[in-house]
Amino acid sequence: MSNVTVIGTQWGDEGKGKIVDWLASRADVVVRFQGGHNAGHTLVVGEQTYKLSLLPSGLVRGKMGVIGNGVVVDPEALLKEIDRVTAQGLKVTPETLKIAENAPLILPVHGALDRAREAARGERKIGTTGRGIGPAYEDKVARRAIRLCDLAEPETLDWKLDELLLHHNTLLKGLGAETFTKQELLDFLNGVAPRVLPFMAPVWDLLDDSRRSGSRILFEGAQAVMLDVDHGTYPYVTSSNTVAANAGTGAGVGPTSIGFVLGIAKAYTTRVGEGPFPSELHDDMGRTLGERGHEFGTVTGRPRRCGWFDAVLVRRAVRVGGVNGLALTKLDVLDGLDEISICVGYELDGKTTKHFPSAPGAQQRIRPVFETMEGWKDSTKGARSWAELPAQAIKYVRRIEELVEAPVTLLSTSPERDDTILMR
Ligand code: 2SA
Ligand code: MG
Repeated sequence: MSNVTVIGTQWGDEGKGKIVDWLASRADVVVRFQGGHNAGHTLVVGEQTYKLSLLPSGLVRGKMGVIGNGVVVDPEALLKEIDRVTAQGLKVTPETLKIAENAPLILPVHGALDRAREAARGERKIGTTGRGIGPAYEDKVARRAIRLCDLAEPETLDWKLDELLLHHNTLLKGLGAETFTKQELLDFLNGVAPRVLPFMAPVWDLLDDSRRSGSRILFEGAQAVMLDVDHGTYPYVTSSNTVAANAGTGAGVGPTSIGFVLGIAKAYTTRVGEGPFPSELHDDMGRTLGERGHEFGTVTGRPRRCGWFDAVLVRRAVRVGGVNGLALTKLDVLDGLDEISICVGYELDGKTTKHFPSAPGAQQRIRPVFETMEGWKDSTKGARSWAELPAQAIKYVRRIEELVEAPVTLLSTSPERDDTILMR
């Protein structure tokens, strides 16, 4: 295996954690390149279930984990997560975890601003995770972020905090929220620095060395293409680029290192948070999918909205995401259904279209066009070969391949790592 980049093709929670875990055994380094502790990746290893937010999944398999510069790092959340997985028996040391020197930090002001703005938006809220992700990315682009390397320079920290607070306290005051003092932020940063700084490394250099020595790198995406700040259902998106192309920028490697792009797609669709969702089911079937699929947010515990597979959106994710092959997950949730539908187009103002509109008004008005197939009675749960699948389930997978114009290269049939079928 050469390098692989794993991305979500829907609205997240496609089961990336499990697939990354499966691939990690064949990789040397696992790299996170965007997002932050808004991600929730669940890994089931024997009796243990690991819920990771910020740590690269490869750590569970004893591989080196890298947090790239494209990730926004909440140092407190990082330390809590390290403590939690350490209690579960994992070893996270400066030898096994490297964090980019130029990674922007999430500070308490960011979470406060995120939540105050969501409250002020009322009905138009984005449904963020409230973790300060958006405000931290805004600070990075506005050139006022505190980055990991700043923790080692008290004089830099001093003037950067002045600049940051001037901006944030003005906003917080305007929103009627509590403001912060410089001393509060200094105490926070000085409190975490001794434990976080040992993980700091020139990640770009280390990854280039890995590449030259023939090590295999696995880039672990978080969230998904429909939440990409450019290509997703804007403004109901996260604040980073989730497409594979960002693995280069977010880790400090060139685009030629991205390798095979594996898009993860769930056999149906879910979304957590607000925003358009054309194939959403508001009936018993939607509730059935949610119950069978245990569709609750890993980070926030929020129930996920559920609907049929939307082939139009996944086809778009395949195109803008540069997907070479798909991993289809949670097929077993559809076991035993009489009929299964797939969204194959939309109706917009009396016309059918295969393009998801960009304007928010049109996004609200579109109606899904479904194609319905017969379901299958037998269980697909835990199947480990193509031959174990019911004929009708194979037909469903083939139809998805046709509609999204990409091959299904992996099929995941349970949360267990080994219940994975390599298709070609
Ligand atoms: P944010 O917090 O600014 O990134 O939120 C903006 C939008 O992005 C969505 N988002 C997610 N969607 C699905 N899964 C995510 N991770 C957790 C999980 C979520 C959780 O894996 O379950 O536990 O609730 C994730 N992170 C961000 C978010 O819902 C907003 O629509
Ligand atoms: Mg998740």
